[in-house]
Amino acid sequence: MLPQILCLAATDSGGIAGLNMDIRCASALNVHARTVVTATSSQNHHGLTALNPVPDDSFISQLHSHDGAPIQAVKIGVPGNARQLSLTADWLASQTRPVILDPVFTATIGGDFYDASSLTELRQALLPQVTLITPNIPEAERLCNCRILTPDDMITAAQQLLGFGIQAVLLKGGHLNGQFCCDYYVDQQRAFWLRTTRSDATNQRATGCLLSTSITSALALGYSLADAVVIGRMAISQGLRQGYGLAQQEGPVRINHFPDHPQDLPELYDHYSDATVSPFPACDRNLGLYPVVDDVGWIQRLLPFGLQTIQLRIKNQPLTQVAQQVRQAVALCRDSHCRLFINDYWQLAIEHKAYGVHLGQEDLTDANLAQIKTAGLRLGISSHCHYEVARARSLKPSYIASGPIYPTTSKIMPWQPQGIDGLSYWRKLIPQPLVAIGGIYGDRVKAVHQAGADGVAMISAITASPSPETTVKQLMTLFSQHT
Ligand code: 3NM
Repeated sequence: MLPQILCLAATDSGGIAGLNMDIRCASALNVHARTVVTATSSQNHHGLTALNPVPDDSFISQLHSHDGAPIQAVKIGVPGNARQLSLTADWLASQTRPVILDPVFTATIGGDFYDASSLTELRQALLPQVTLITPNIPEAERLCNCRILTPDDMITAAQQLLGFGIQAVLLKGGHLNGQFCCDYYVDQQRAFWLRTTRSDATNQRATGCLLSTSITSALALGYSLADAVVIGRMAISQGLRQGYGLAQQEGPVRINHFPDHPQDLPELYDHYSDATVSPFPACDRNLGLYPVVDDVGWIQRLLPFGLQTIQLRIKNQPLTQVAQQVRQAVALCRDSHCRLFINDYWQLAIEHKAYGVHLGQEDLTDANLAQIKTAGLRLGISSHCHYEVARARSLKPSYIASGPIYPTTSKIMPWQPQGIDGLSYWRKLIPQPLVAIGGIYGDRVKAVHQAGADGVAMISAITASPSPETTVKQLMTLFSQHT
């Protein structure tokens, strides 16, 4: 059964934006869109000639036709009038679904959708119930009564919007000048920038509807809000690549499948940046069998079997002991020509000249990535979702690890196993070397390889084996058959 969303918006007689786009977008993402028509808009290449709100009783009966329906998320576009906003706010008060608001104040071709009383109703009754608002710069300026001329102004305006009681803001930065479009996301827990190269596509109509509906659809599919926002941005990029022209006027963007193209993944940064990021040194693409061990003793035991990649992942030991282990591990691996990645302890990895460092997303903020890069060490980054993959890819690491592929007992994580389908999806999106991790044993190696993993990380398959040496020997034979 398809997940369902509810879209409250106007129809567009030109067939481009509003509900017309919302339904096409949801359908492309394999989500069913229910609707409440707020108004019928009459539009053609001359402009918006009329916006006719539906009568109150029609609006109310449409809204209540969805009572009890399994709706996972709600998207609100153009309202018919202030009264509808008030009725919507009352209706929202009785339910808990996430609400995405696209505050469309004007049509691209001209015409104002909000009068003063609609704006007041929006600010006072609706905004405090909104999960995510997706204004562009002119819309945020109107909502906040401010000017937005710089990325810092965007941050200030987004904070002001949170002050209305909205849970999260995605402020679209396309109206600022520059080589890139930089959108700013903020909620109570986190903030980030999504950066894309400015598009010169000819057909760009209805991008706002596409963005808000694809975010709503992604929420209905079970993605987190941060992931949904990244997926929404990917939908826009796909839509711009596939837009189509119409006689006499600019045509709409077009999406026809769930976003999966590496070119569509936005760059994601914790802080605003218009700088070009240089890549970390490349590592051999064929990372092969990649044991992850918690003591240098394991490295000593396993190296004789011809391992070419290994990770030392020490947890909860005094720093002096860790330093000693890292020094020994580097010496052993150098002699055996094995690539040694040090988990977390990046200063020790630099000091002892390890091959590389592996970091989880939670460690990226504290580590000095520039220092790791300057020292010539490779970097591997763990990722589990769209937000993390976009963040990892933007740093141009030597490899990205994706997991957990299967259920694992070696690490407590909030993530569901991705399965082979999940791994295949990340393979499409990640051009860098890709390491699969989580619950992988010998009998799963073939499938993981076929899904495109360049390296296969394992903990318990090796360290919990009754005979780790025999297991590694068998795995090395298996890997030589698959590569
Ligand atoms: N990281 P095993 S899964 C350390 O998904 C680790 O990021 C994971 O151990 C991730 O091979 C994992 O025993 C544990 O399942 C892998």
